[in-house]
Amino acid sequence: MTAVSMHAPLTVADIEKHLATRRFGRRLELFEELDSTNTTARELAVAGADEGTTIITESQRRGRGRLGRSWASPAHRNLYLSLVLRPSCSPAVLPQLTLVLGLAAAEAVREWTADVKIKWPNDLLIAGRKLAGILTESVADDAGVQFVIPGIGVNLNSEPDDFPPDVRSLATSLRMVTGHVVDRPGFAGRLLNHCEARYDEWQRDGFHALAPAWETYSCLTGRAIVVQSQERGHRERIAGTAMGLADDGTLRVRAANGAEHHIVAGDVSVVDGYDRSLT
Ligand code: BT5
Repeated sequence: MTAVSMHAPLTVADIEKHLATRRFGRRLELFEELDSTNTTARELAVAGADEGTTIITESQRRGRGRLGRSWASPAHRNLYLSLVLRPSCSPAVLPQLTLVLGLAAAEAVREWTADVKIKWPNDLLIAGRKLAGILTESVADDAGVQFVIPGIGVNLNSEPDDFPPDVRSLATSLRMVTGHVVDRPGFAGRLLNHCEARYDEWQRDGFHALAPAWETYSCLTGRAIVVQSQERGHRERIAGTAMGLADDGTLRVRAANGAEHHIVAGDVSVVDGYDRSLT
């Protein structure tokens, strides 16, 4: 096996070698540093970039998560990627796209380690620590969805000291888990392959076709959880048992009084023993 250098810069040619896609990554723009790949992808989308246009950067000054949180983006270690997508769907089903790409990302990680889990809606975990996150931003108007920018951050070669202290105790990387340096162009190419395949399936067959595959990665089903739901601009706290996904990608939660809630968007915490138990 050839040794893979952790610090070798990404190149477009190295990533393209691994691509088996028709659209995703076929226009690929690579940067040394950006504020956020989502911001740059959005600018390209506004300027008319085709579906599948991909932005990757070596580091982010203002990598972001949901609800104004930040995404730690140390240089030359990991993958920070955003896509321009133009799905034909109603804005109401867009939360499904985070799940579709989460499944694709889990399938890519599976090529390196079998232990990966998905924590609804947008986290990939290994042994209860966060390996990757997805941030899906969109622009829609009366005419429907104009474009969607999903951003995917995956910790590939980071070591604990790369993360700020508050993230260090929560995060992991593929290298920390497997003990091997990950070939970043290979991971990027395979991630794009899985993303295009699952995205096309979603557009063709709908989310219900992917739900069983997604469920095999879920670490919440059957657990006591508390959800801070974020629907229609207001936050609501719901406690109950996670019952798995509905066919539309909403999370089914059964409350103590027997009522079943379907959560479209929100943050989940696990009641017994927190995320470290999610293996
Ligand atoms: C997310 O938000 O998990 C979405 C992260 C998306 C990042 C990608 S990178 C490429 C693209 N460009 C961007 O600017 N963003 C996307 P959320 O569920 O809100 O989780 C954020 C929380 O994860 C933070 O508050 C930290 O606790 C934790 N965190 C931050 N950086 C992390 C890291 N590198 N690894 C693991 N956990 C991290």
